[in-house]
Amino acid sequence: MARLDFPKDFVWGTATASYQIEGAANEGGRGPSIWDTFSRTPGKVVNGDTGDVACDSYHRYEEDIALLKKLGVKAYRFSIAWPRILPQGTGEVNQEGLDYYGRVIDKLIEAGIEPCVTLYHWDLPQALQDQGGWGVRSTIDAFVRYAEIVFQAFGGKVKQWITFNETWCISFLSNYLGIHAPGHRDLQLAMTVAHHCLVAHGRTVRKFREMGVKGEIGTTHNLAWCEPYTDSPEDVAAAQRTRGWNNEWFMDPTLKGTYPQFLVDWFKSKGAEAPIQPGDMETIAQKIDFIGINFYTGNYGRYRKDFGDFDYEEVQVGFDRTDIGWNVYPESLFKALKWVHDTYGEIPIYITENGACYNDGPSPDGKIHDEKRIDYYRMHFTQCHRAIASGVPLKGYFAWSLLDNFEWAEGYAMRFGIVYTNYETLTRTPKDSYYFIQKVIAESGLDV
Ligand code: GCO
Repeated sequence: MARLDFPKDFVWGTATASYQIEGAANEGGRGPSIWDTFSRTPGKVVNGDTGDVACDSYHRYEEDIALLKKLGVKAYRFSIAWPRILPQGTGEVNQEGLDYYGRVIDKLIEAGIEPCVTLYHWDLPQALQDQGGWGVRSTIDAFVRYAEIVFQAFGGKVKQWITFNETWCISFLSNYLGIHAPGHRDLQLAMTVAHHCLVAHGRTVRKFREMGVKGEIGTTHNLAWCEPYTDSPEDVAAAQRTRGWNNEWFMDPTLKGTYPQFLVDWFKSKGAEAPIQPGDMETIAQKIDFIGINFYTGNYGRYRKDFGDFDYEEVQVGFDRTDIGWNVYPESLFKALKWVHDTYGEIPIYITENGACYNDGPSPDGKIHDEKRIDYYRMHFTQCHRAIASGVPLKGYFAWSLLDNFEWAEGYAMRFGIVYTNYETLTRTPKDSYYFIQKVIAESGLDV
């Protein structure tokens, strides 16, 4: 057995997102978002589930914060729903929405927990989507105004800000693969959406600095780790392209101010390009205080002509899989962290999401014995420790998720929580993994 100690100032936390937990979709003056529309579109979400009620955290946030306090986290990452602040995306501010987040933030601070706020976790006001959404540049202006209102309200109280959650999902998953709202299948549109979100990120960081808000600001990208199955040049190039599409396409502009040329050429061959206007790249690359990484899985793959968009086909090498079907490949987290450090230098890194889907429910004893989730966390904490020991500036880790919640296109069928949500009664029951993490936090380390 080995002992792994984490730095004393390591930030342990958990994460959630507004549409996934809040419910109260028609309360408090909230306007509709693209997820209200999408989840009501037949065939888009498993079982026709919607976020109308979700975990009802809008009403039960005090209970959630009590769970966080008992867990012992230093920080809690959650998102603000733009349509609660500006129901139409622009125009009138909804004070009730600001008041709600004000209560959440004050309660967290009172409990000794740092709020870490994501400004955009996918619930775009529907009114803006009706005018073109992220496909049009005016949405950038609307976003910066929304951010300014939120900074004015909570600047100083909130120490850590994340502009966007997973720009790859907002763009490609939602506008090219059609799996998330608004559900389009158009490569050029996805490229445009990605670019506009990146520019909106940069402009928001600039606004934050101009306003002199105290605190740190960054963004969160989801990384996918793809490794070539053999070292043939074709396999290597196919894996590099797939990784690049997920990773460099977002990390490079954010941290270097350029798009990777090999992918610019690739997309051009498919008739798509980023609509770059003069000054955009400089805007996107505003200096940020940290980079957030969401990480879940990795794979091996090989070149197969005309397979998928990047001539890349995953090879099954016998990984265990979680209940959502994602490989359990903990070492890929270490490799991804190392890659970020080697490629982008000393920027502080936070893992803003990592976790596993296992759908265990209560046993006859009423408890939730989610051993596999505990194993997943133990193995991933080990890789985080290894990264820190190798000099990677990893500063914190947010487990996804505090609660079982609305898992987007999978509805409520897939559970990522360390706390079990009973969707009939809305009661919360900490799972065994919750107590495991509680111990890790209390000791700032673990035995492996
Ligand atoms: C994500 C989302 C989460 C998901 C999680 C599991 O950022 O992808 O933040 O909302 O629930 O990733 O799929």
